[in-house]
Amino acid sequence: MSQVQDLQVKIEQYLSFESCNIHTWCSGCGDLGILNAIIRALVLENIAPHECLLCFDVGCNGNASDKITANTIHGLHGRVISLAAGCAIGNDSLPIIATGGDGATFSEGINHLVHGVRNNYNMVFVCHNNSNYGLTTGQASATTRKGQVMNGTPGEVVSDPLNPAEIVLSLNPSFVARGFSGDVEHLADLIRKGLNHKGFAFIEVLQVCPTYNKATPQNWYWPRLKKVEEIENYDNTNIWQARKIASDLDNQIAIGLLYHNPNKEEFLSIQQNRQNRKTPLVDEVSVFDISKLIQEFK
Ligand SMILES: Cc1ncc(C[n+]2csc(CCOP(=O)(O)OP(=O)(O)O)c2C)c(N)n1
Repeated sequence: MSQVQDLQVKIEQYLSFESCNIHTWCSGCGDLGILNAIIRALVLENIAPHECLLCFDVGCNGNASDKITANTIHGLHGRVISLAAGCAIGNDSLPIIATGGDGATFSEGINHLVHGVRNNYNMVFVCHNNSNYGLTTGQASATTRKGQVMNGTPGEVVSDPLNPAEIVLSLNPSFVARGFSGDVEHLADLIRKGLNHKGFAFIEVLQVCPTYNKATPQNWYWPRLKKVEEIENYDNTNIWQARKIASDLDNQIAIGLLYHNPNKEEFLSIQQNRQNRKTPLVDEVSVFDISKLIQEFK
């Protein structure tokens, strides 16, 4: 196939993910770049819309759920990881991408994040970190920088922010990456790496929010971003190097695949009752008559 033909196929594949619904995001929102990167990654991995599952949390990020054509589920706020984990356990050959905001991931659903990483469920989790609760109009989240004036915090935020990648790195993860919503090509590459990883691939996306997060626009991020692949001798299998480099969110902000441990076993692969099974759980669902059991308790 010539390069032009190849490009034509890719464009057609890209368009097959398009939906006829109109985007509701603000002009310049990082969600546009992230959705673009997700589709790009799927196309470059030759995954068709009917061959993958996309799970969405509630939030501006979750409003992508009907702006893409694929198998999609729009779950409850803060619960997308448990939802996607159930799907991953049910069908282990399905590529799954789940997305959630920093509000959902580091407040309402932080428990699910911790156990998602610990159990190493097989999914790519994309955390849209716009450092605020976007959909509910710009309240401070756990990742809002200290000193920022937000809706609901008219004085200023007085608590220290959480550092998402640093937290996940403290949980013995198998894959931690950080991307930027303005660098779609680089982010798509990280998502592709996540799709090829067996286990929980955590990708934090530093996301601009032109409406509610005025402190860190595009031009604030660009001069501060440093790709780890350009750092000489950076070893992304060394957790201590990763933890050190992830800590700076002010001056030199590391993006790229920060840490990777392919030896950590994925959840299903270590379940005794799933050894040597030929079918996914979803194909083993049976109908049981429980009326006799119920009679026992009458
Ligand atoms: C359990 C629960 N708590 C709160 C809400 C209200 N709510 C809906 S969207 C949202 C903000 C989402 O913020 P974030 O997760 O950071 O995503 P973003 O909108 O910034 O993409 C909130 C608080 C809800 N729907 N359910």
